[in-house]
Amino acid sequence: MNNTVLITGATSGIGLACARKFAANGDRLILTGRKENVLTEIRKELTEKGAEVLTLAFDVRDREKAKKYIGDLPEEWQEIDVLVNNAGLALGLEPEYEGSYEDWETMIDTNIKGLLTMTRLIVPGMVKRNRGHIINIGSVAGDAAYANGNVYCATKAAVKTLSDGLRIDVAHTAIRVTNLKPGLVETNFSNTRFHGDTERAANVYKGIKPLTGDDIADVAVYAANAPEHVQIAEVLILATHQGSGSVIVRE
Ligand code: NDP
Ligand code: 8X3
Repeated sequence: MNNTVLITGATSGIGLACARKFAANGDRLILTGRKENVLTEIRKELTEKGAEVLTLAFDVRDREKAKKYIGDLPEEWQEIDVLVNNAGLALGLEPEYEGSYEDWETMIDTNIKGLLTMTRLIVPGMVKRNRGHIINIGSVAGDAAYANGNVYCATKAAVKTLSDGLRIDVAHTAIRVTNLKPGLVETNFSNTRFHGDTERAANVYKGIKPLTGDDIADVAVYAANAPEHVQIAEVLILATHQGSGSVIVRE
């Protein structure tokens, strides 16, 4: 059965790859992100391939806007089957005692509070319908801190705990909760982390074949299409030469 899938942060990287893979799977898409022009381009690309796509441009940190956009969804788009909580970012890579207050706020507001807002807005409908799937994009960074990762790692540890908590809270329903925990994925992630220092960002992926957004999207589509009695609770996805959050063997 085709699902209606809402993806946050669908303008780039893992979110965009999920949009393309779910569309190829025959699903209907609600794509959200901050860049309206990019969303429009993606909608055009996917509708040309036959997908049904609705785009909503808002920042997941803006709770009032999120409430309005989700509350005002056209009737035929209100029944969301799959929520992919993907919007997120790392900012900075420095010792905890030297981090930027502003970067901390942005990461916490986006990765934790934005994800919670979307969950709070969309899961009640799933509970009512006794049907749905929440796929949170966590990270290997949430399993253990790595050097200078402190606050980002903490936000992804929160994603794990929030996924575990939600899974318990919906266990009386047919809703499934998946926490996907990628390692190194080559996207715009490191450009954002290093505030546009593209050379530093490129170094992150030097000497190792990193994962791609498609590798993560494949797992998301698999989890969403597993038999109804199967809940893919958590998946750690690493590049072959990555041993853990801090062990990366480069050529
Ligand atoms: P990208 O930077 O390529 O994509 C991030 C997406 O999130 C963009 O669409 C971005 O939109 C969106 N976004 C960021 N902040 C907000 C916001 N406040 N409101 C709405 N959308 C927002 O990085 P990735 O694809 O790699 O990251 C996606 C997720 O995957 C993140 O949660 C990240 O933590 C996680 N992850 C990434 C890994 C990696 O190595 N790349 C590994 C493990 C997890 P905009 O263009 O407007 O900024
Ligand atoms: C992104 C992966 O290892 O750069 O969450 O933190 S890592």
